[in-house]
Amino acid sequence: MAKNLVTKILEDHMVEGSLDPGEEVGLRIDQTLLQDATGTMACLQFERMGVDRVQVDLAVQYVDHNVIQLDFKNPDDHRFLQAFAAKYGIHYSRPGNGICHYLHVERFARPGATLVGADSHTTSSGALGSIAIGAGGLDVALVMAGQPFQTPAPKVVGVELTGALSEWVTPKDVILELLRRRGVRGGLGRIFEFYGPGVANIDVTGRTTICNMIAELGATTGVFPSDERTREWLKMQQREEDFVELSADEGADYDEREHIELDKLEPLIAKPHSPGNVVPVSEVAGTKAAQVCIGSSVNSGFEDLAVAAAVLRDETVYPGLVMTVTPGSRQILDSIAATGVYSDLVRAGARMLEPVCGPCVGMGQAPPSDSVSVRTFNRNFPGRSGTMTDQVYLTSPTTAVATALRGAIMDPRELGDYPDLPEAPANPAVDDRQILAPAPPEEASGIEIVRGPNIKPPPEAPELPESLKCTVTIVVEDDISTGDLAPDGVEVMSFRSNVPEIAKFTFRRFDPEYHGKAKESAPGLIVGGHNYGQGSSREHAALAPLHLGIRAVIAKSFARIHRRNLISQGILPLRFEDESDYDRFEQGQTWELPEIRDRLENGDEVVSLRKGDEEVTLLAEYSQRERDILLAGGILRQLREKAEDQQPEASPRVSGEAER
Ligand code: MIC
Repeated sequence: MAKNLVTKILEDHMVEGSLDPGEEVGLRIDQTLLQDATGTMACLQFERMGVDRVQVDLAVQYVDHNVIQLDFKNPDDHRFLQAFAAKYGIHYSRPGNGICHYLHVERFARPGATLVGADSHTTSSGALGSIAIGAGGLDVALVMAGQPFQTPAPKVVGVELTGALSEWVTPKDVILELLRRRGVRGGLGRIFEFYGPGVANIDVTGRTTICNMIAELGATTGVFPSDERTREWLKMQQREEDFVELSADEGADYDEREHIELDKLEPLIAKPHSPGNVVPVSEVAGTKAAQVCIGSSVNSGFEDLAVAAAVLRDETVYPGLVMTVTPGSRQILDSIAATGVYSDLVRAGARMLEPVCGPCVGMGQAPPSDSVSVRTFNRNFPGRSGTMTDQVYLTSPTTAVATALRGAIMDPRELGDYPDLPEAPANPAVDDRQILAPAPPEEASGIEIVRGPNIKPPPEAPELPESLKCTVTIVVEDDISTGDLAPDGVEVMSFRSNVPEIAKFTFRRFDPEYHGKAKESAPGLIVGGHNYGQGSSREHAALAPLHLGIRAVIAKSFARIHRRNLISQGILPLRFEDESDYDRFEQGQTWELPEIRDRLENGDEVVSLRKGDEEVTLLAEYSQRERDILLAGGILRQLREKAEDQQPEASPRVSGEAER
């Protein structure tokens, strides 16, 4: 049977389970990726697993998300991560070296490999034909400890690309088009595989843009075939030996299909406050903007910045507007410096930022109150920029630079002829000096891991009781993002190693007193709408509620990574059987899940929730593995109990919180 590329790679890595959509599949993982903001918690959890060295072929710890170093907290995290990486066999990319997604595509991603990363945009490496999936820190730690990665087997959507992009229209418009068609829930449980004659017309950087933002569809990941473009890229990166040609078989089957005619696309833009809120740029043209940001974890490749520089050459950024530009990596920074792109941007008045995530995660460059910021980033959830009243639009570098020039959102095609761009250097500065290799195993035991005072042990859930009586702590709407649970921004992100502190910011957008109320009424539950927990992979969005005593979340539907994070941390994600029951919930009510333990042990997929005579039916759709984790009270407790059972006399290798 003719196979699609996703099936080929997954079959090649399947170690257990099934590839039937929705069934759980266990995959052998070749590479893992951590970044600093998710990395400290992942490392602290990895330590509990009693493994001396990581068990995957390649593990990388990047430092790119929080490098603000406002006080001791952030540098303490970096010091911890560097020592941890050296000790446990992880490569360490130093702060300033670049953004994990760009660096991984430059230096490590391989066609046909599997990658799991504690960042939802790990999907970027699909550009090189990897199956690259974002996950919570604890799930990545398990993979680093040598376990298969467990995930619901996806449906495969074949996206046929035909034709070529017109001038001023970019790969960003391809992914915005998919978001326009399907919205932020339209990719759940799916991998998007690109194929067709138009694929050859999109280079690896463009493919990276598309695969990065595939996460915004709620998809498991996206993947491009490995072709001549891939070979050229790997050759330029001086690692042609990693090339292998990969594509779907002729006439391969897909569960669903999309067709995008590249030459018919026009410049698109996502309006506040969702990446799925996409319209043609012409519909919002003329909207006055106060800020334009180009670059960061998406659209910070050489051409993205070169086109901005070419448009601005001998011009000035509109006086009422501030513009920032972020290169994706040190290599790209070298290339823009060598070709004059950097100086054209500086002369025009752009503020050049170092190659780190920066404003994309609210780490500085927050826009003024109530103002419009036009960004080439991937997310525009409310307040993510650091300004609660922000109005963030997401678009391509061409639309962004046109806006920077005119001070109002503008269709770049109105700029006239497409400018001449400098050629990207054929031999960019490939230089891995800023990626530190781990210490050899024989030296590892001598490495001391210093923990600053802000680095606190991860919390552990209690065991699941016989019955669970919970107070409704909050009822929230559809599409709640993990940023509502553990916000972005300089202040909050400095507590990524300190769950009790980060928990103080939970749901602050809706109720600044939530922290106190939830703690007081524990055990608690949260009621949500559709796509609860969309967006990032940050497990803090599960850890903070856990700390506040949340034992269950009832929602109309869940985002993939967050649902799994809840389970891994021992919190029950339950779905309404009848969505209209959502309206019966109010803050302060007490509901009970009677005999929930038995129900889970019995494998029941339907459970009831009671309040006096009232009853609501909920769906408890878990794999056997997930049931076992929930019964144990999360993965860490499950591991510790297993270790204690195996060696009751010896000191347990999986250590508990009390020992720290
Ligand atoms: C994001 O883009 O939302 C982030 C910040 O990269 C997150 C990771 C994090 O919260 O640390 C993600 O995408 O998973």
